[in-house]
Amino acid sequence: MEVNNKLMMNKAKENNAKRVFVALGANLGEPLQQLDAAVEALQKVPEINCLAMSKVYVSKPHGPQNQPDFTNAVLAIDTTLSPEQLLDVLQRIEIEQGRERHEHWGARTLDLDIILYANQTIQTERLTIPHAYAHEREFVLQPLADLDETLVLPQHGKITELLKQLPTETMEVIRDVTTYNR
Ligand code: ROI
Repeated sequence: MEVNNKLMMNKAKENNAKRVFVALGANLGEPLQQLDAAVEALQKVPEINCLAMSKVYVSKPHGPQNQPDFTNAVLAIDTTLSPEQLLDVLQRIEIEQGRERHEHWGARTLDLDIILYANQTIQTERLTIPHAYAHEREFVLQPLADLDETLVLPQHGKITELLKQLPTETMEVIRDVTTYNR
């Protein structure tokens, strides 16, 4: 509850900004540092206000197993950027932080995905929002729930219900606090 209240307070500051949730992932290099560096880079963007970062988790790779474990978190932001403008910013940061071209579903130094953009459903060539696999990934749903347990994925339902339907995996918490920007 405390978490939600803080998010609500921050929301009031930016009138026409949209509440967006960005998933952060990495499994090469120094994953935790890369996630923190990505948050810092996002905070430098004038149109983005970073509100809170979830706990940080390590889990086995979904998809191809022959790669290192992933470090994952979710960041709540308010932004006046459009979904496409935000995607441009995320892709720029991925490249700046040394993301190499990788095979589909392979290892990467930094992955930044828009999970939710307000309560919008978006389907374009570049963007699928909510993120196409968010509803079936504990490493996305659990950090989302850290930030706001009441969230709903348009077309899929409440994140708490989606989490209950998933087989529980072993996700290790490597940072056990939700951090706020004040
Ligand atoms: N698996 C985990 N656990 N975390 C990820 O961020 C992640 N990202 C991916 C694939 C390779 C599908 N698996 C993942 O892109």
